[in-house]
Amino acid sequence: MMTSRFHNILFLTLMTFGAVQLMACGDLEEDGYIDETVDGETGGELGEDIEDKYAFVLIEDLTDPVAGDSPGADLDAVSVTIDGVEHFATTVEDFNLGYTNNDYLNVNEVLGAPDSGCTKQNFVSLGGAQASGYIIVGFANEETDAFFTSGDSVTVYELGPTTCPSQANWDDDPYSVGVSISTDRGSFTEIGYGGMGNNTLIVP
Ligand SMILES: [Ca+2]
Ligand SMILES: [Ca+2]
Repeated sequence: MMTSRFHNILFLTLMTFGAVQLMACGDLEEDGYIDETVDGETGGELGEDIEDKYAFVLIEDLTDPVAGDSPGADLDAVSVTIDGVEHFATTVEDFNLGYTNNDYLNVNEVLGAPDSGCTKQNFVSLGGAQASGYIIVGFANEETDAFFTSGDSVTVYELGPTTCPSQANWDDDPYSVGVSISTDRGSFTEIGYGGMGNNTLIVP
């Protein structure tokens, strides 16, 4: 009896695992190619699969409530790693900050490589979720358009213990990360969340 029941449970477990595997594969294939977001970049031959290309990253502040003089997510830098090469943001395309009690309002502090040295300088605070704090950054420069795609990654240098282990008293403030080929805020596809011990997200 025990043996038979064990086999039944094992069988069901294997079947469920197999179904989840199949669903996961289906999701990956579906998400890998979305032709309509490659605005103006299509033009491939009929039937050719155009892989998603992205150029911009949107970071939306999910911190609620906020406190102190650097409210919400504190961004020192943002990068995309393309084929193993890290590219730092070169442009701020759009933003909204929470301005109340916020002493860190210079959005250009998010550009380039991290330069805070994990001290309280050279970053912008988005101001929290209630203030709808967000920023959209781009990565193109004179040498490269820095398009990125599935399998590349986005890293947000949000000043907290994840980015700065030496600052145990700082907060890992939560935020969402979206990617798009357009700067239109409505066009972004959310790829995940940071601020919970992780600050690098793989583009699905
Ligand atoms: Ca900085
Ligand atoms: Ca923080």
